[in-house]
Amino acid sequence: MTEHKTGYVAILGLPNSGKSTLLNALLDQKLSITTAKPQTTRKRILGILSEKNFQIIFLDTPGILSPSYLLQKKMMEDVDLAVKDADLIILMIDTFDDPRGEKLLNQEFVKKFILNLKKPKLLVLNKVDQLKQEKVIELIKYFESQKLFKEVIPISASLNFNIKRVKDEIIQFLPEGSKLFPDDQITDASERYFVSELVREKILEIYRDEVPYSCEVLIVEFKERETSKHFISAEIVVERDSQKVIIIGKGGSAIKKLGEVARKSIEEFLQREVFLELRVKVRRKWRSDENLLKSFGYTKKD
Ligand SMILES: Nc1nc2c(ncn2[C@@H]2O[C@H](COP(=O)(O)OP(=O)(O)OP(=O)(O)O)[C@@H](O)[C@H]2O)c(=O)[nH]1
Ligand SMILES: [Mg+2]
Repeated sequence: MTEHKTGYVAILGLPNSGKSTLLNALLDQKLSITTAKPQTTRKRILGILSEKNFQIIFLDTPGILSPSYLLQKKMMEDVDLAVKDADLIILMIDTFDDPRGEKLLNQEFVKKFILNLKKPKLLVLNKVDQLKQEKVIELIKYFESQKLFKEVIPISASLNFNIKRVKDEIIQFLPEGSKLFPDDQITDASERYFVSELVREKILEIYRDEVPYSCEVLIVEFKERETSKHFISAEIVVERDSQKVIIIGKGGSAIKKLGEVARKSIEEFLQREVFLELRVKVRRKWRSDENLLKSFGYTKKD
């Protein structure tokens, strides 16, 4: 009889290193939103990969940073919880931005907490498509000589390079155990949540500077209809009136464009046509407001 393995795997790294891209590559499905801007992921995203002899429960996390407002503090609480839940840790380095991992490995939380954990740790060197092969070999040798990690794996999450090796290495270190989720379950969050995330992804792509960081997206209505398009109404919460003006744009042009691209991406995700309504609401300083953050789902139950 072959053994069955099950475990939680936290994917950790600095903002923009490619953690969510790796989660999607491992699941072979777009679950977590990814953009060229840092701080895209704000809550931990759970993604389940089930095969006959194993079940890997991935925890994609917000990029590690030193928080300067309450929302960022909540984001780091999610990182903390993921680390605590994890049986195995994947630390990801963006080899283009931080080839020797100095930024990541010298980050307080990483240096003092993560590196000292007894849990097995894999180091994933991401974005090697941007590097010459000799440089990649040099980096692997450099990190292997540090002996901090069970394995050092060069990958390109966006080009799907070496993703299978990541999976195979994870399985090696996974504890024995039976499945915790049904085989056909891919996540623990609702469709509504992923729809709100897709709107936020498009906000990050379209708007600049502080604007996308001041936005939260809430689904206020999600009507499933058998005979016509689903009706989805989303509220974009901003911190200031001036941001509301920017989101809407001249004569409503910006929000119209946002609605179009977000709708397309939601339709792709849900595999059906939808009608998407967007409204903008000002909630002053929501990013520093404990109660509002709580109502937006930023406080953990446990
Ligand atoms: N060239 C290259 N770009 C990549 C690779 N993997 C991810 N990216 C890009 O890096 C950017 C950030 O990717 P994300 O997956 O959103 O990064 P993240 O670590 O989840 O970021 P946060 O959620 O902000 O912490 C996106 O523009 C990706 O397309 C890679 O292997 N090569
Ligand atoms: Mg992310």
